[in-house]
Amino acid sequence: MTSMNPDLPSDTRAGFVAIVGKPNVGKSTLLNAFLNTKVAPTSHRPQTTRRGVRGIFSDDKHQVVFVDTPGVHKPKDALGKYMNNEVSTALSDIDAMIWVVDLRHPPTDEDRLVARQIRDLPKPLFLVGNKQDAAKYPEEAIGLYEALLEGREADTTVTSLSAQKNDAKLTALRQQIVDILPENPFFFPLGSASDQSREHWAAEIVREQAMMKLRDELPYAVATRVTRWTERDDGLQRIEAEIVVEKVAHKGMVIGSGGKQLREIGTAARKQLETLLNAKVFLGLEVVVIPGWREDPEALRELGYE
Ligand SMILES: Nc1nc2c(ncn2[C@@H]2O[C@H](COP(=O)(O)OP(=O)(O)OP(=O)(O)O)[C@@H](O)[C@H]2O)c(=O)[nH]1
Ligand SMILES: [Mg+2]
Repeated sequence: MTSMNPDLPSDTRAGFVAIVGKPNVGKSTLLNAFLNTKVAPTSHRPQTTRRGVRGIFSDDKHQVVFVDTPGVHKPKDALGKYMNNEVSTALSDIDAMIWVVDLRHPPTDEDRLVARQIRDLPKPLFLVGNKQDAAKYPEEAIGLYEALLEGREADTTVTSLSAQKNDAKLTALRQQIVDILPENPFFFPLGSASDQSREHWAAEIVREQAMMKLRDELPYAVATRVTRWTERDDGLQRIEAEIVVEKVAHKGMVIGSGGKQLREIGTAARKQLETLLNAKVFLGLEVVVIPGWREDPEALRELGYE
């Protein structure tokens, strides 16, 4: 098949590859490592990813569209149902899938839930045992995960690695994925790393920092959105963003005494944005309340969870 767009190379291979797994196993870290840039937010808290995010890897003849997904879990609210639904959607039209597991621990019910979802899909599967650097018994662990795929008929490739280390194992895995791509024209222009708008992306960077710094239930009660982004002539990026909370009582908790915590979130997010954008950034943050947004379909839509 040849590409119809003269700006895109012809005689190419391209495809969609979903990255799935339970929360906190390192799916988004793996995506960012494949692309060598930060497309998706990561944090030590489970359920950091809420939306399916596409990260695009291209060389002159190949394009892999990786789809990072929220961790599969038992949903507690409308947001959680949306998140699991994002996983099913991501799995519905793909050329291959990556199942990420945490080699530090044996499988849990959530891993079994994922295994059931993917075992019988007739697409090549890459089982990735992650966090090898921190695992005591990585070989035993990967065996236990492989056992959950018993009866699977389609191709399965097994790799153990550390997504945090961008090393030869990771490059080899990416190459194995490139090798099974079908003949297809490129889906995205050369040079694009993600399908999300810069506003969505920056809002996720702010949310990542909020999730790292806030405690207890708060990380899960927070959403973020960019309301304005202007560029000054001298290159300064002026970004206004909102941190949305569920209850009036949460507002003060996010701001912190004397505004200290909000300043800390803002500073950390601004530094990240400056590094990634390679530009000076002014980041204005405001905390707003949308009562019960996690259960409110309209609010979820407004916040980009639709
Ligand atoms: N030791 C170690 N930690 C890792 C590795 N890869 C990721 N992590 C850490 O694991 C945590 C979770 O990483 P994420 O990439 O956010 O995990 P995720 O699977 O996307 O999580 P959800 O979006 O919540 O489903 C973070 O603290 C990462 O730094 C690894 O190779 N080794
Ligand atoms: Mg994630």
